[in-house]
Amino acid sequence: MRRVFQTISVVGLGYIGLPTAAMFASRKINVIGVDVNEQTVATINAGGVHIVEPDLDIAVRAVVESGYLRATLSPEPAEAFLIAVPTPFLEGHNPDLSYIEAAARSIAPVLQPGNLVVLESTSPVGTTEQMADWIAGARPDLTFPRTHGENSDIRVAYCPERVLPGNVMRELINNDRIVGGLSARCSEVATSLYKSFVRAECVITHARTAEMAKLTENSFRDVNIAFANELSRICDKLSLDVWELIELSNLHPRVNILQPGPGVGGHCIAVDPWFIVSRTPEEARIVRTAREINDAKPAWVLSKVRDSIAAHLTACGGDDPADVVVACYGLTFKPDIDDLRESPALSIARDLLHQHPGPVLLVEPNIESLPSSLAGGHLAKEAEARVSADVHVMLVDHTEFRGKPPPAGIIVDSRGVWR
Ligand code: SAJ
Repeated sequence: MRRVFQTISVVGLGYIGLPTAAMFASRKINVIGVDVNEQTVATINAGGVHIVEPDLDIAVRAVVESGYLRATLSPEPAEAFLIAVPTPFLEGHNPDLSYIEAAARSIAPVLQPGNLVVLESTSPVGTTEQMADWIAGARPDLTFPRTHGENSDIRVAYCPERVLPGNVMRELINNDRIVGGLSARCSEVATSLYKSFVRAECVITHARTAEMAKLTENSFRDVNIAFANELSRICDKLSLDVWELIELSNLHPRVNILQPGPGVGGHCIAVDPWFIVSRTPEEARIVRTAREINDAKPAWVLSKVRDSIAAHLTACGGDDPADVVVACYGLTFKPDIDDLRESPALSIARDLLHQHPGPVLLVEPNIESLPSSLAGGHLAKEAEARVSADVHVMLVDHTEFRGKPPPAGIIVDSRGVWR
């Protein structure tokens, strides 16, 4: 029988937690959102949002005004707790589980028999069991699936988020969910919860398989992008057009190569494969190599820019690089968003600013001011850059850059926009 939830809590109100909280609240479930950031809590309680995601602002305002979503700094009793906190990596690409541990310890004092705890954060295999152990250590009066199986007081499951930034509100509803309980009953109860808004399938498995499935999805994409990035370097050596090559190869019914670029950014695909490597370093050879290929791409693009600056000087008979104007088009980690986190385009622009003695124009239509790491750079309009730069570096294929002829001058096109 499907269990009905009246009050749930979402711990971590970031890119995943806040949309998820809003989605549950829109189904008239009372949601207590918990975050350690005072500013975030205040913004949400005022009906606002602190992240940019289409339609999220409208959803949050509606559920805060109707009283179904409320944010707080410390956990309160609820029937289910969803943990959606960051899992970055430390030195040596080892996963940092400290945010999960802190979240688990923070909810432990308010847990009651019958509660469900779901981990959503991308995590190495075994983390859900580890999280349950942290909670069990803090609440010896409660029983958990590891020791009490189907009779445990607390149900525990892993249910990874799989939504694409920029399309989160739609994908939350329409993507299939993997629900990995620490026991069959745990999976069943967690499925009841997600079914309150998920229209697609909730597919049940064990927590460890669910953890690995999430890592596998993002590693699959990383490996495929690494293949495309490797092809772009091979084609450069052989003077072939990689974009044409991929287009032609993809005409084969069983080939679907992704697109090369300046590297892989964001907080997921560039991070998650390391969680596989950290657990199985001997076995995860393609996964590791893909990461290394994608991580090496910004330095390769930068070397192409340096070659182009030298080529421009040779062509115009000059000898001072300070006279060469370079323009970078795009700074975000992928097209048509304003998110600069872990952006290869941003790191290329930053290195260029430090290394190139001449003017560097930075064109990024999705931001209003430059981040501190680009202090000294000039945020320029596309039209200005197109007429005044000598070397044009295409880094992010934003919609507004497409469909225009290449500008005059030397071109380094990491995205195939000016083919
Ligand atoms: N990229 C390329 N070439 C491509 C596709 C992407 O260079 O052909 C680059 C992008 O420019 C960007 C990076 O890869 O720098 C990642 O972008 P993305 O659009 O592939 O993925 P994310 O990080 O926005 O979201 C991914 C998604 N995972 C998969 O598609 C398997 C999303 O569904 C996950 O929920 C998300 O990671 C996550 O949170 O894990």
